[in-house]
Amino acid sequence: MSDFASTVSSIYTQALGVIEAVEPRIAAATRAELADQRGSLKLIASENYASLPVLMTMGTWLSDKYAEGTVGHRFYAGCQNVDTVESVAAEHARELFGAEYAYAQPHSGIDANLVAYWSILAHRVESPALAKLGAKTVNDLTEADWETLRHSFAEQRVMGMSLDVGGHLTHGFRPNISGKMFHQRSYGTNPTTQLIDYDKLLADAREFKPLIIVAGYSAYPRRVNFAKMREIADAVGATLFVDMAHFAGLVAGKVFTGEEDPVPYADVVATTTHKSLRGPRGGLVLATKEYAPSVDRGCPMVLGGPLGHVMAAKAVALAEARQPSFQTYAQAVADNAKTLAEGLLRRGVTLVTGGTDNHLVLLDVGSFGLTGRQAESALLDSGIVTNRNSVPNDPNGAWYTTGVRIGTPALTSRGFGAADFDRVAELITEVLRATTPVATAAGAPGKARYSLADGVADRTMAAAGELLDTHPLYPGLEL
Ligand code: DSN
Repeated sequence: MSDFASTVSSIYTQALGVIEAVEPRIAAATRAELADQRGSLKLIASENYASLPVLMTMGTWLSDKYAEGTVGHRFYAGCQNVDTVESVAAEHARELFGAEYAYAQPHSGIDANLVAYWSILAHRVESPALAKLGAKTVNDLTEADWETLRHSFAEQRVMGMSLDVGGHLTHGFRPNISGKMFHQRSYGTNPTTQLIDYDKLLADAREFKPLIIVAGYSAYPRRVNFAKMREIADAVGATLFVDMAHFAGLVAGKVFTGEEDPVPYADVVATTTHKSLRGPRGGLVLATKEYAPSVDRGCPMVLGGPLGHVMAAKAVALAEARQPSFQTYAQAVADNAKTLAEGLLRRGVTLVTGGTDNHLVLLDVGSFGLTGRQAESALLDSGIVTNRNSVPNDPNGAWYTTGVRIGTPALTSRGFGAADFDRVAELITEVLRATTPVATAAGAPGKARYSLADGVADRTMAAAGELLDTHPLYPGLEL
């Protein structure tokens, strides 16, 4: 065992011992989670394995400091170390993505998107209204002017990708606050190619006249042309907001360059830091100089105290992503996704858009006679962790669905290569072929009723175990 692995093993063993003395169930769940993550094929497209330095950075007393405000301008005394942490995270983010401004405070993806939306509203709606009324801040407004301004926030429009073709809830959908804040119209994909139809998007945008166009997705297996998105936004006077949460790692790793890199084209870009970017669970916002002052108001506009320990871990992860090895990793994520898609297609599986050119693949399991929920459950029984997902015009709705979304970021972090992913495609296909739906009694609560042929789950788990043993997670870490 290397010195590093032995030191880390000792640190975690002792730390879990200390936790165990206070609340044994938490120590047990933490150990069990490591075993689960080590022992299954993690194909959830939005998950990854953060490095041990990133994980360790989160477990410190930086968690204990309140630091509402911005770097050098806090509402609490004694924030000099959080200032350092936040500045270093922002510096790495600016350098890594070539952004004019970076804001490291958002606690999650939804927080990052809320900062993005409200900073755009502040810049496009609030600031001009204040200027017109000769007021410096909202506190200078009369009650009547404030009421008018409040109502004008609610009149704004947003256009984002439709949920059933891969958009995200935070892109203006009713169950999410973004749908309650804005009038929303979604754009879809071409029914034949299942690809974004930029001409139709432009025509719809001309008609709807949104304040904001959102580009980005959670389940669209293709690249986006951000130069075209910029042209469309400019044609209708919209702000271009890109949610790159899923593919930030591919941007950081220079797989998405030129017109596929959102940063040179968007006004505001938000991301999570824990998906393909492989950092701690959290969010990040990038912006042009024009939007920077309003993004900088994220706290107190929509955020509370920043999480110093998580911003520290973001800084460590972003420093890792600036290493040449991260570019190799990101390219492997995309290459592996192609191999996985080709392996599935060759075995007769239907894929939305017919393939992938990013990090994810969306299986349409309707041809197996299954719902997404049945397929997801059968795969889980066999040691393959995925998540069900809608396909375009999904006949089974958003709960049962007809799709299964899989992605390569996590297993690529473990070192899986082309041959491994082809074997993964084979295992997935075998499980799907061996699964049959079992009729659900009318009105039965949402159970995934299916039956898996005898021995398939055990055989698949054993085969998955062989692959996983070849590529250990946190090698040398023994608890
Ligand atoms: N939960 C994330 C995903 O799985 O894509 C997005 O919110």
